[in-house]
Amino acid sequence: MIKKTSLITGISGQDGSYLAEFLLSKNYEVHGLIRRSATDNLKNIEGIKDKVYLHYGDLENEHHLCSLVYKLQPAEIYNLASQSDVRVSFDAPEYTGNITGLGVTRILEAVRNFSSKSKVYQASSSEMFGNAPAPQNENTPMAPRSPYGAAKLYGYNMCKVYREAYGLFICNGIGFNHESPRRGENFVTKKVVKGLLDAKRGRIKKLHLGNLEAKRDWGFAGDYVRAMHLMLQQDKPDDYVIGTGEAHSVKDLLQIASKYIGISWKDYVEIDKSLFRPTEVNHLLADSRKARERLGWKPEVSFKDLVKMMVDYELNEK
Ligand code: NAP
Ligand code: F7E
Repeated sequence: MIKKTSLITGISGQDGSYLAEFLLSKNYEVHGLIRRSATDNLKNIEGIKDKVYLHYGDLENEHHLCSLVYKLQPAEIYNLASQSDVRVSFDAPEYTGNITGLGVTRILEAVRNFSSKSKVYQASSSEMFGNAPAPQNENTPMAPRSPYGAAKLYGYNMCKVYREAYGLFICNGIGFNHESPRRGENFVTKKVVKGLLDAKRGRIKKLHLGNLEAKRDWGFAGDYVRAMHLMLQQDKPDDYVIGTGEAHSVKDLLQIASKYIGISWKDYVEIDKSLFRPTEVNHLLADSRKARERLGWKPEVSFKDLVKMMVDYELNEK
């Protein structure tokens, strides 16, 4: 059987690595865009490095993206690369706009000009909703409150424009927060799990955190990559909200993680005002009925099990 060719930008990230494993299990030929780094940024794909084709490049470089897309003619392109840290986007707004926003246009131009049959998945984000009342779905008005959210909204809209103007097969997955043992260390789930374990082991005295009241709809990244793939298998391109339909506060996260670890978080957590964002998104909660009904997608890992999975992973790390 001829293998379908896929291209994943951001293959070394959390989602990219799970998606690559998933596509390999479906017998795809998997290509990934990676950045040159002085230190190891390929830990997440260590186990599959020999099974995928890696190409150095950057979402900043349109010429290179065009030649890669032209050369591969991928059946499916998953654009997961991004400056994905909301807090950092306040410090680096122009860079975030360039990669997280304009990077999408560079991919779309490559497809439009050189591989118009490629189907495209764009990793859009619930951060685009800002403080729109929960629950949020595909019809909820978007009002981002961070440079990251604004850049994602630009990319989301460009996908809609290219879909309508040029008849390209492009889907936006509006992903709510999803986590895993491979989550970057600055995101709150990983920071809390690692921090509480370090506190228990006596490695740190205090865990510094920002706003504990914010609520997020946290799911497992492995569940979300199935949704990405499903979107590109439909007859028509469309946009879908992907989330669990359950929201928890950062305080809930602390409570669940510390109970499992066997300590009291209140003994260690110190609020650090510098970790608050200039503007916060208070309550994200997905209404993903469209994805459930049309894609037949549903998440399989509960929030509690996700936290346990992340704790167990850290316990087994050397
Ligand atoms: P992640 O772990 O931060 O991975 C981001 C990936 O993008 C990494 O492989 C990174 O490479 C790559 N990248 C960054 N800048 C790049 C550039 N200029 N050129 C090429 N590659 C670049 O993010 P994730 O959690 O897997 O999320 C995947 C996508 O979904 C992102 O677009 C994110 O914004 C979006 N999203 C995530 C969530 C979530 O909760 N996880 C929710 C909604 C949307 P390096 O390893 O070299 O840094
Ligand atoms: O923050 C609060 C913080 O950085 C979650 C990205 O994947 O999901 C992610 O963005 C909440 C916020 O994720 C700390 O203020 C408190 O309310 O883990 P986070 P995020 O900003 O929601 C969206 C959907 C994406 O698209 C993004 O790419 O936790 N919080 N104290 C803290 N957050 C961090 N990082 N660190 C703290 O110390």
